[in-house]
Amino acid sequence: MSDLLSKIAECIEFGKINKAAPFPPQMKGLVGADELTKLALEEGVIPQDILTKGLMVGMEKVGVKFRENKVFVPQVLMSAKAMSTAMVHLKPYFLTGEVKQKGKFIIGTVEGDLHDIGKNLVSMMVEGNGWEVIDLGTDVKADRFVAAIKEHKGAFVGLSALLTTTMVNMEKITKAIKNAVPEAKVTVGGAPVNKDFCEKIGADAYSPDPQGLVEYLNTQLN
Ligand code: B1M
Repeated sequence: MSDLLSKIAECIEFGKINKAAPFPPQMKGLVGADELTKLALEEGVIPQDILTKGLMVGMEKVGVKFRENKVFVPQVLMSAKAMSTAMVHLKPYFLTGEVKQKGKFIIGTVEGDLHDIGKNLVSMMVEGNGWEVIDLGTDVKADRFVAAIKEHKGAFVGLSALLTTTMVNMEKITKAIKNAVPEAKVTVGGAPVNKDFCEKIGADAYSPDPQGLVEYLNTQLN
């Protein structure tokens, strides 16, 4: 069983979606995350183990390599694609509650800002690490964040901004969130943002990259 789970982890790490996928070249012709996840379920592997000991292990390796500049955006996108293909087979077990996610994470690019490539990468990495992600998209105003937090009780929040002109909206949004739901934890990131800014606006955590955010979220688990 552990051999099958390590093969699944390897497919996620290297972005091997299925047998037909030509990427990565060194795994051409081999089965991918799609077939292996199906096989694992057929062989009776517990769905929770497929998630935590297979898929999430691979995703974490990609996150660390990305942070260390050992892989780049396209590789992360292939890993995320392999992950989402495998997740299709696990979906029914999420619905029955047989597979549990770590918690909920609401993310959006802040008001005035249309950049979503980084935000999407963050979403994929957080989801790939076992969290349910509620993605509000781009140009998200404070009231939409607040409504989502009220709807998804206990969810963590992530604000992304790429412009120096929109990062200032993070302060307004963070204040609105804290006013409406004082216990809500707000995380911030994006190219112009840094730790000092995070502290100045009263947000709870800053990470320059998706992996750091995942690590912060994992420290918040009870
Ligand atoms: Co825009 N743009 N852009 N742009 N754009 C930048 C950001 C800019 C630096 C380019 C430049 O001038 N050199 C500049 C900002 C300058 C500044 O504010 N200091 C800029 C500008 C000025 C603009 C416009 C104003 C241009 C104009 O119209 N005059 C305009 C604004 C539109 C708007 O938002 N209202 C604009 C438009 C666009 C496009 C639509 C053309 C396009 C966006 C397409 C899209 O996102 N769907 C675009 C792009 C692609 C860029 C660049 C080239 C690339 C941004 C990107 O996707 N990076 C960018 C220049 C550059 O960076 N080379 C630029 C890759 C991405 C993976 O990185 O988003 O940083 P990033 O995300 C990282 C981390 O920051 C972190 O994790 C991610 C993965 O590592 N992260 C988080 C992100 N969010 C996080 C949240 C977290 C934690 C980590 O926790 C919650």
